[in-house]
Amino acid sequence: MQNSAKLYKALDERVLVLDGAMGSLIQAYKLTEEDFRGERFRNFHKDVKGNNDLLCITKPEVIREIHGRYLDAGADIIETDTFNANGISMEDYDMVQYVYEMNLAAARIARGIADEYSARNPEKFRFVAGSIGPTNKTASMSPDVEDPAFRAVSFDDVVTAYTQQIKGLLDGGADILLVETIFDTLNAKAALYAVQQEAELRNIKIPVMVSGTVTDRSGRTLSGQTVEAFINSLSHIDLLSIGLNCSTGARDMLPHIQEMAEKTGFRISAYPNAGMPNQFGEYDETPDMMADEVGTLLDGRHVNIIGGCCGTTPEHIRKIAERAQHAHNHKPAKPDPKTKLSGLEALEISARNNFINIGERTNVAGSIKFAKLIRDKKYEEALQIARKQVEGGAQIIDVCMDDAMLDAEAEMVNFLNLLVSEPDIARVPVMIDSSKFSVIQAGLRCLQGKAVVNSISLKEGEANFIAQAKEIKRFGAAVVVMAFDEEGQAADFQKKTAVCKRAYDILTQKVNFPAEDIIFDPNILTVATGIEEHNNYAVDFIETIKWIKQNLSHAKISGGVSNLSFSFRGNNTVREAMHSVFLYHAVKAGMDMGIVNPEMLQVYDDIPKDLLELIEDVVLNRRPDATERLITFAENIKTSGDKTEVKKDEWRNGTVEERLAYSLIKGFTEHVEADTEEARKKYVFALKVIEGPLMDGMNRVGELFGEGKMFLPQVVKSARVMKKAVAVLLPFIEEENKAGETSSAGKILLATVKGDVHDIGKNIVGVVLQCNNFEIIDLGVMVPTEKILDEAQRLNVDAVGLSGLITPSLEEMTAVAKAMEKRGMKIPLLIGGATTSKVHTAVKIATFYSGAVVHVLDASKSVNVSKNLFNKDINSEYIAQN
Ligand code: THG
Repeated sequence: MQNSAKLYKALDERVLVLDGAMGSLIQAYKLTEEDFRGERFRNFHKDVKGNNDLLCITKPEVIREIHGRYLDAGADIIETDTFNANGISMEDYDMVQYVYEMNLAAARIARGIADEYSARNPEKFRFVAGSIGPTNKTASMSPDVEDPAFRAVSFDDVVTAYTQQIKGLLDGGADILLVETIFDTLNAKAALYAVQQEAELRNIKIPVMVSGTVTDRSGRTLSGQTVEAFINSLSHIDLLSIGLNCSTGARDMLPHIQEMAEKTGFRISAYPNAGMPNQFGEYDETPDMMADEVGTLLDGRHVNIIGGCCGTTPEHIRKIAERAQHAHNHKPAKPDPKTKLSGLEALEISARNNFINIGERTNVAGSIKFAKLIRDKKYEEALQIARKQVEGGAQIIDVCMDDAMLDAEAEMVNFLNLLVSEPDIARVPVMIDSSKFSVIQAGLRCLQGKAVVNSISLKEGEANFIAQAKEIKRFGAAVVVMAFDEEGQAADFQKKTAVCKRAYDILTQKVNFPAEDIIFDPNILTVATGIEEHNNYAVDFIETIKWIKQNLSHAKISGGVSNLSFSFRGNNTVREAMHSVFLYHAVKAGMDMGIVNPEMLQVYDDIPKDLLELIEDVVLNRRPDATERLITFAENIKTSGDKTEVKKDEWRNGTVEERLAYSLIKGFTEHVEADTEEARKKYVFALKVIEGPLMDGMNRVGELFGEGKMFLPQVVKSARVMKKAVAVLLPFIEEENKAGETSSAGKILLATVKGDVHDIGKNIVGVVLQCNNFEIIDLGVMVPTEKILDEAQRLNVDAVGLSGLITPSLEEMTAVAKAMEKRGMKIPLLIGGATTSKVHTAVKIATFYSGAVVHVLDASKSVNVSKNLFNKDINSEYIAQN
């Protein structure tokens, strides 16, 4: 039997045990820089200590020994030591060229020892999972607070990096590919894209596990998706399992794992940390405690694969394995073919959801106003149109940049990158509308959610249609298929149904495209044009809907509703009524969704009876003179123009402090400049506005984040609003400084310490401080102690701020403090980052440095801390208190 067959058989029978942490066991070996280098990299130009994945080449015996300890503990699956062995993370060590080799070596080590154990006990076959980490860059968020459209890494970069890694893992003999610790779903989509390409190339089926991580209390991924949206984004290949790892321990994971088990038809995996890290960044859950916590997951029969992440040891895995032995495995639900899309939130298209509104106004071909904004590069106002659509009820938004005067591809990428940075818009899925396939591909590379492609058709023949459908499938998007073929547009019932049937058969049989992800658009064409052949267009569409519902199972139906009424352009009363009448009948027939202006849909029952009759005559083609009668009637009613009354924004009635707080919390930029100016006049001194209402607002943001009521992309938006407000104040602050009203804030050097590449938090701190008139020198990530201190002394800074997210960074910070003492430095040292704590700072850092050492809990606190430290009047008292 092949390994994969053994794997599926074992999973049918029982819960399989995955191993535990690798990093902390490696740490215990206390390997030196020389150990990491080995003979091979003795003269390498850069430090490599901490590059754990390199050990697969330079210290294979250590990695083999760790695998052995987990196998002894009872692990069925061991993970290769390749979490960071990808071309993006390895840039930090200048070791990109060794990525394939690291993966190959890692998989071979694991394969070898797994096979030894399997040979000894064939009843318990051991499997190798190739670990594919998230990389240290995110493809769907901007690291630059000032430029939300910027990306540090592109989808294609990530695909390239993962492809190399995957080749090494497969060549080395991995049974499973494990895409893990996913904090940005777009990175994971790139991984699945690479997996599919490689599987096609090798003509094999690869068992793939997908494992996300939910880190904060909002119950979302770092990139802002809910658990259900995450599932919808990554369910386009037949996964071996989906689940969660890392996070904050088994207890917090339980509700999310339960939700996953309910909402997917895949097997479920869970391998949590040993609880929450304590104030020293250590994990306190003993093997017994953790086995109890994990036991609740097992008792609930929610999982198929169980293991441990950070802080777990072979002893933890032994206890977990004992529990797993007696546990019942999760029985995945039968696949349930529903159309499931996502933005930051999930959207299911089903009868239960009635009719889905797709907003039409973010279309340069369908809105003069939007087109002008894009041409003039007024993106903020263009986003406002998208936001209005969502607020007005759009559940998906159609984005189209097809215009002869625009670079459609560049505009699509730019607009989508901006749009996904707006959580109130990005919560809905996007429909990428273009007649150019390259524009569609460019759009798909920007979206972590499950999007809809609009559209493909048979118009250029079958081969092209198949190739495009395959590509869309690799991205996991749904697709609108227009009823077009080589002969052109299908206008009547016969032709519409024939083309849809042909497209359906090709997609389901030759491409294996999920039927529920096919959305037919049987062409809504303009009626009441005065041309007789057009009179039955709406009827043909509605009849086609019924036919599709009966004959093409699970397929959905959409259409561009406003096309219907083009002959009444300029008369919105008639147009809106026509749309309502059309939808009333089409939805009854089974139409699932439509591209509309959701703000301008009239209620069918509210249409005056005389108008209703005339319109139904036209739409349902009930009498030959229907068009003429409607035209006569239309001439007599005054066009009401744009009826969408701008709702008075209630919040605008609040005090200036309330309005500023509202803008900060909601991430609204529209009024913030005017409000800031108003506040400045009220407070007289510009700096007082920052210290007063703006900091109050930011503190509220910090609180909401802490309570899980805001998630990271929202916080980043707040930081942007803050930046805008501060930009208004800066010139005044400079003036005030000259006038001697306030003193210059100070110069601070920031760095993420050696061995750590996390910088999102540090970047936010930098922005917040800059916004408050501090001068920031940011040395970036992985900065060695010597460099930090050399620069600090050369630039004569007022303070050094260290950042780090992972546990080893805590030790590194201690080393920096010791080095500062040795150099006789006196300036304050600020400590921040997820694993840092007040206690650790006091006990393990401050004791080694005679200057002030302050723990900064989060970005919002950084300003106050710095101000206190630099204010000559109060600093000695503050330091003493601290
Ligand atoms: N099927 C699919 N996709 C589509 C269409 C379709 N995409 C584009 C279009 N048709 C749907 N979108 C619109 C958008 C706007 C209008 C019509 C269809 C519209 N605009 C006003 C007009 O032209 O009179 C513009 C008014 C203004 O500029 O403010 O009616 O059928 N799959």
